[in-house]
Amino acid sequence: MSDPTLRLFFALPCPDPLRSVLSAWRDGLGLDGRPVAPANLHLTLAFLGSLPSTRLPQLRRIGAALQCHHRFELHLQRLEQWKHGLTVLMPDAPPQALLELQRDLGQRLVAQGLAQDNPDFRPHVTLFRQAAPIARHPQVSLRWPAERVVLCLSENLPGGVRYREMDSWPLPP
Ligand code: 2AM
Repeated sequence: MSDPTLRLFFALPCPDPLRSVLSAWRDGLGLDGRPVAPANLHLTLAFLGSLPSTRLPQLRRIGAALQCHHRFELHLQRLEQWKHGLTVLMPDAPPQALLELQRDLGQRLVAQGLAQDNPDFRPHVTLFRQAAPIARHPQVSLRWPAERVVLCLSENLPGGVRYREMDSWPLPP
């Protein structure tokens, strides 16, 4: 029997205290569209697509190696709408620590044939899919302490998509 494949990605999970603040702010926008479930809010560092489950130990070693990076803070200040009503929140200027973490992760993944290079990384937190256009861009200023990296499994369940943490690595202070 062949190995099952898993749809996986590395991410910064939304810190729990921010999860409710961010979803309440998002809901207050009153946009028509498909909101991302509060439990699913995250910032993707690397999307891996579908990989055989036999690759998990390799991915876990890479996750652990990222603990040479330190924790940092994101300042989310910009709401943008991309194709298909994808509505995202972004830092105005991504911190260097985030860019270095993403670059290091990407290089480790590419070196082991686990992902494609992604030179066009645009760090964002997806809030809605297929949302109606925003008439007026609201002011926003949210601080997101990035304290751990997670490896997530994307599962399609009858109630909708669910991102399940497979492993988590705290970043040192
Ligand atoms: P998005 O939120 O910007 O759409 C799990 O599916 C995560 O991986 C989501 O955050 C999603 O980003 C991202 N993702 C899904 N498909 C992707 C793809 N083909 N390329 C890059 N990122 C993808």
